[in-house]
Amino acid sequence: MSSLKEKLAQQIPGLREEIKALVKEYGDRVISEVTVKQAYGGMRGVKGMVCDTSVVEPDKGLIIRGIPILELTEKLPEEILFLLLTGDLPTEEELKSLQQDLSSRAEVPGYVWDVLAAMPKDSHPMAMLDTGILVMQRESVFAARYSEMAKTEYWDAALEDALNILGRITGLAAGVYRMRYEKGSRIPPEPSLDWGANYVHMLGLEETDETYSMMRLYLVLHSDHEGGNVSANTCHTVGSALSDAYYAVSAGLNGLAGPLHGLANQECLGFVLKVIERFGGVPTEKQLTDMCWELLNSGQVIPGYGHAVLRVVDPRFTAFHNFGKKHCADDDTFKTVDLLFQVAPKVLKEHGKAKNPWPNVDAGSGALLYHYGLKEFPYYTVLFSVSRAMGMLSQLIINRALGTAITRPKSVSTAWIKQQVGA
Ligand code: CMX
Repeated sequence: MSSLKEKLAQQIPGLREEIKALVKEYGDRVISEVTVKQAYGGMRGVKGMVCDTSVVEPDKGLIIRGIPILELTEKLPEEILFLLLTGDLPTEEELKSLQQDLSSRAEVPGYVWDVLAAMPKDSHPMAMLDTGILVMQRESVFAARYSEMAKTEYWDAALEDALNILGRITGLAAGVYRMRYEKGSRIPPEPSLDWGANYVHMLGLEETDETYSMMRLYLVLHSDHEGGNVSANTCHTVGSALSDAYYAVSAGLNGLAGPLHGLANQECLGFVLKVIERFGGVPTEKQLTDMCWELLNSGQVIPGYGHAVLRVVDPRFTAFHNFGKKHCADDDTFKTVDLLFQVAPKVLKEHGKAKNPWPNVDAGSGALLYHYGLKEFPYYTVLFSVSRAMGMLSQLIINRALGTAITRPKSVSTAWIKQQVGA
């Protein structure tokens, strides 16, 4: 048994008892209420689900298992996975055991490549990634064991599926990149490298310590963002029907592919490149301000700005921004992103609609990827997905461990609401 599985096996019975006792003692206590505005407004702020892997505080941003994200930027993504699942950072031995486990599961089956090769050449890389995950569903340990296993074993089968998906996802994602952008044949994994560095290797980017660090940082920062966002919530809902991790994660990632969610990084870099092209380099503050207004006046959003929960600069943006200032301060793309950071909040405040005028994670990530040679920005959400799969899968395993019920909130009709409020 791997040390991660061992640790979870020790923790889970206690967790189950804790939740059972909490619900028994306080099950009828009210923790939230719902207004008409919230019912029509994407349930914003309604507290109706539980997620223990991370929380997002409006004034602080992402906190993973009690640790603010800015204190985790030097960690490896594998350490974050261990932290998400168990609440503790791994010891050196536990880290090594997890890395070996992931590495032993890295081979992507040949039929996945056949399916992807049959897709139209202009398929979006996200459609290719999600298809690649979904087509592997036939290998689900959870689905195979379902009819014979006890409920108390669900987490164990879900963990097997999760580790298989995470072991393969970097190779799959790198293969999608090389296939979609005709970069030549696939590059096999290099077992001596950590998860993030290996991804750089398989993508075929220039392999330097700086590129490795950038990728590790990227994979750490995007790993989780509590449970209510579109991708996590979707993965949770699909998984709550006891659909296995392949179904649940690919569903969640389909949500991440939306321009108001993970695709915003592609949109944001697209905007930045358009700016550079129009002005033949980094624009002046006035030129960029005018372009932001053009965007807003044509009814579009400024991608990478605003957030459903955050009300401050996203610390994940800060982490990317700090990395960029240190390593690529002279790069035109980074300089334009930097200028947008000065301009966009002012414009959004004056515009007066967005509750949060500050940048989110998607405002800063693209410039770094572009700088390190990953120029095909429709691919960026795939990188986000590789990282976010860690959070979604951790939440899924914990939910199967706790026996979380099938999701079924009550919907009401507009006629019912009118009657209820006496409209
Ligand atoms: N540019 C222009 N208008 C914006 C805006 C932005 N960046 N952010 C919010 N607004 C607008 C909304 O569209 C909304 O307008 P309407 O009233 O006309 O519908 C109004 O301001 C109020 O929205 P809000 O309550 O501040 O924000 P929401 O919780 O509804 O939406 C989000 C949050 C992220 C979808 C929104 O800020 C947005 O569209 N941002 C740009 C896209 C983006 O960066 N998404 C990535 C988010 C992070 C992630 O999930 O990866």
